[in-house]
Amino acid sequence: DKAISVLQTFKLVKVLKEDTAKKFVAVEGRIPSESGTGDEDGNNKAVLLLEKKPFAVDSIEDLLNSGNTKLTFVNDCYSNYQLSSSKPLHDIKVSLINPATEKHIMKFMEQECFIIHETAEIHKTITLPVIEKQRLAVEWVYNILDKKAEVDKVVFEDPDPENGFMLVPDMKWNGTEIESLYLVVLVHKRSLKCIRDLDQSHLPLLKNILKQCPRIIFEKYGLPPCKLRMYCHYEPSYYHFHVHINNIKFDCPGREFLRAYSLSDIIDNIEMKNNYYQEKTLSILVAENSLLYKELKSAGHIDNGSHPDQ
Ligand code: M7G
Repeated sequence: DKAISVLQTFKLVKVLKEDTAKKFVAVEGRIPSESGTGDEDGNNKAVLLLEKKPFAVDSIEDLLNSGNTKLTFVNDCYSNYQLSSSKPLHDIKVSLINPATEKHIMKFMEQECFIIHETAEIHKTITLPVIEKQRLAVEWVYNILDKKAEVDKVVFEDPDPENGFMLVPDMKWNGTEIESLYLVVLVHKRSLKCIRDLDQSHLPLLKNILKQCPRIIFEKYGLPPCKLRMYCHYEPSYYHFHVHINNIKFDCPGREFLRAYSLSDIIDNIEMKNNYYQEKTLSILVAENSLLYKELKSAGHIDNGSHPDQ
């Protein structure tokens, strides 16, 4: 069908990022444009993410019986085999972004990162204008909120326009393995972009998410609230306020202390101080090839250890 044939037209351009331990690779390529909006050759830029899925443990015996095995090493009780199975060893999850913008390509490119202590002043004068110019589109979020996409995937909706949200499986998750459970909460309120916007007027919304989601997840997936990590990213990739929820067992990307801000901490901080997130200096990671890095550097905010001329 159409979904498969589009993958078959993918032409590789370059590898953006590779992680052999996670069995993950992100590549850039070209795909013929259907709407005629491509480059001079009629191609769109595209990003393809490939990730080997976990082993299906219940079919290990089938797997061992299904193909040729070659003994490649033996010593005492230790041996290695090369197994060429007629059955797929494990399926591969493929995500395609087509057409992909330069911003998508940058997001998945291996880049050197720098840490910046983003003061309220830096946020206002440098970060915000850059975000305005170059944030990733949030069409996919509006499609979910407007029930134009992922309609059959929605786990829960609280339709209240101020304090309501939709709970959906994150696209990184296949929706079945509880070990790697990963959902995302998208708020209905469209004016909220990220944690910098939050104050006490948003406490009912935040508490609503903190209270309802773990209960819903427990009912549907059997994973108790004490096993859930709930956090926001700062900076996020997509500036429509959302909360990540995943199984604490799952070593997922982006849960690092620098980017992940726990939802309950956020609530607590705002309760103590209304303007906490407008005033607080937040540490952010900035990628070398980004416009934000360029602007911060020219304003003298990148500390690379060298001393100014005396
Ligand atoms: P983020 O903190 O803005 O950026 O999170 P990150 O991608 O750098 O973590 C956005 C979250 O939304 C990520 O966990 C994505 O995997 C997820 N996501 C992105 N898209 C484009 C979609 C989508 O179309 N559908 C769903 N369900 N999740 C998405």
